[in-house]
Amino acid sequence: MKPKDYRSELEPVWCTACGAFGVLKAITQALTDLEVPPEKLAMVSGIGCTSRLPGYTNAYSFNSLHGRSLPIATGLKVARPDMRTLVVGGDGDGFSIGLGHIFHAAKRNVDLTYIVLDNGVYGLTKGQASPTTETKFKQRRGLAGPDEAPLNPVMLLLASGCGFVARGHAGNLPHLRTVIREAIQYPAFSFVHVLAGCVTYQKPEYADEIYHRCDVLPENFPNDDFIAASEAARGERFSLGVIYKKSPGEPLPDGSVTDDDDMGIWRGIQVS
Ligand SMILES: Cc1ncc(C[n+]2csc(CCOP(=O)(O)OP(=O)(O)O)c2C)c(N)n1
Ligand SMILES: [Mg+2]
Repeated sequence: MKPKDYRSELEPVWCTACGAFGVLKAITQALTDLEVPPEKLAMVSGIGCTSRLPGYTNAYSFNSLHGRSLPIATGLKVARPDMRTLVVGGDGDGFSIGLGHIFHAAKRNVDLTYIVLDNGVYGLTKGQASPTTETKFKQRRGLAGPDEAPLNPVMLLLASGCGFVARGHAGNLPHLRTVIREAIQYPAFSFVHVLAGCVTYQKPEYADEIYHRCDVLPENFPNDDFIAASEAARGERFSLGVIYKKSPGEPLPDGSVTDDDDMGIWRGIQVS
């Protein structure tokens, strides 16, 4: 299999140079690396420009309801544990209407890989502010909520007990490919925050600024250390890489300890 073998015959309707093209490429590259058979691959999304992504792959795809991709994917994975299940969507889909589902997905720890393409706007509905839109961007464009600070998705996922939390940028493909690959390999719920610019509702200078605020974490970053991960998640800059990866047997933030079984409680479930 080559990356293009994971593509469907549909041509993306995204704007030229949309960040989503890079994410589609990185996902198909990671799937190639892992040799995932397309007939064992499911992709579920919500609604939005970026939520169209599953349709451009030859996975079993469901472009579902706005904000509801996680519970739908959870049901799918529990019924069919043999299916590698990816969930994709936008910042509006995941962090506005869908926000409540994230914490339950992390708590249930079903083996899903959730990739959020964060362009900091509601792209499909023409550029309204999302929960990750930065204050100065809202003020400059006269968007709703100009005094509200944005959410920090990486911090949220760390706080919810998610065992694998990573970040990539759609403009750094070789790096994004490795991050997504590692997330898919992780045997429980994993989360990848991808900064993926919007060419229509963001000025090129602003997209550029975001890119230059990214720092790739060093190879030896201690991503098994929750405190180091929280430090890396803080602040104005964006750490890229696997920020937190919990192994079985490690204490959770609340001090309790998991065992091996805990990592894959849902993986082996058989529904008769
Ligand atoms: C229940 C419901 N509420 C609102 C909408 C309208 N709507 C469609 S997409 C969207 C937001 C999309 O933003 P995001 O998830 O960031 O995706 P993007 O288009 O930026 O990729 C909204 C509010 C809808 N389709 N369904
Ligand atoms: Mg968006």
